[in-house]
Amino acid sequence: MNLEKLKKIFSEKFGSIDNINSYFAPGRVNLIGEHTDYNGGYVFPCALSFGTYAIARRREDEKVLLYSVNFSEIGIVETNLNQLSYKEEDNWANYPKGITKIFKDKNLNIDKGFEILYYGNIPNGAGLSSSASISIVTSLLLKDLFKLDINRIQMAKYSQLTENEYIGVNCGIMDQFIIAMGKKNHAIILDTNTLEYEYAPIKLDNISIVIANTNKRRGLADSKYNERRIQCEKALKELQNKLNINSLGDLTEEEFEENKYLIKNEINRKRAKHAVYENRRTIKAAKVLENGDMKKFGKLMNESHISLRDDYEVTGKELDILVESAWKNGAIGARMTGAGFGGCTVNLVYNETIERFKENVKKEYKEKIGYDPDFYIAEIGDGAKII
Ligand code: NG1
Ligand code: MG
Repeated sequence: MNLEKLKKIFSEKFGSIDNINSYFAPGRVNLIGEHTDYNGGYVFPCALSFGTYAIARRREDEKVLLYSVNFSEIGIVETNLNQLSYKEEDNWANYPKGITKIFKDKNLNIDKGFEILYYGNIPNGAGLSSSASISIVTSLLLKDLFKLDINRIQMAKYSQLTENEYIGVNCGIMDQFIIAMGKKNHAIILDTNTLEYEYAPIKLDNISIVIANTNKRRGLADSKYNERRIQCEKALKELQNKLNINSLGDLTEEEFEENKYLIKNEINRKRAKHAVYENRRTIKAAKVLENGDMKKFGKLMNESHISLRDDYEVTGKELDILVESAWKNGAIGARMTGAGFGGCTVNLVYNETIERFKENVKKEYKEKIGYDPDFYIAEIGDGAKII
């Protein structure tokens, strides 16, 4: 699929290509800092070169026409500026509807309808943020079509609000932030507590970031996700009985160890342990990357996976097998990325060993799981843009 083809489809669908504009928002991969973004911790994601394309145009009436070339049966949703409430059956189109509704609720002046054609090449339900990508591409096009006074960080906040209040996933801001703010060949080290951030150049020379997809759809991820969040909140409350902290991200490992028995429930204690240690690992990882020490970076990635497997319990056999096989086959670092329960792993692999790596990991995975994983070499791209 390319932009010319998409324009042709737009024209067939909506009559012409007069006055259209085209937009792109990437997917993302998180290098380290998992399940820290709703715990006031750091994350370390980068934007990918694949993502969601949108072609859009204002209308003179109040109709909202949403069309996705990715879904043949549920690809068309026609509604109205005054009928933007959530509907299960609208599926993917709830994201554009939701962000439009939130913008309107925030008094951003969207006074006419619009028509949008979407095409995405992010594997769905793989933990690479297809949902935040569609929210941000829609934010950007609304800003552009209606000349809205809103900056990129605000766009990220409203997209997060769409997930929280409209979709019902109580997620943090990592995905929306990196997709709005990403920069080619850079990751962002983001403090989710203050939203202070820095760009970290990623110069990999002889190493590639290889994303491996378990091809297990994430299924129950959203409800388990909300459950983890509640467990961390409970743990935080118990710690706050004694400690003057705002979030788990405020604690060092030592402070946690000294006070962890304030958390009565053993499971909640493990969840909090992950959040605290993962946050500290993320800060260390950004430092070691600055010094170009990829081996140390990889070791921190491996520790992250073990913590997500044993303490946070969000991996599952597909992710574990894929990561263990990567470790065996020479990955400098390997871990699950995103919410977990399925989806993708992120691996640092020496370029000259990539082909062998893919072959061996694929073989082992297929033997144990029964179907193939997929591999993508990550190119770190820019955040959302007008094209
Ligand atoms: P994915 O895997 O893209 O659903 C989710 C959350 C993030 C973050 C990660 C775990 C959404 C939209 N995003 O990512 O905020 O908490 O899990 O680190 O649910
Ligand atoms: Mg999602």
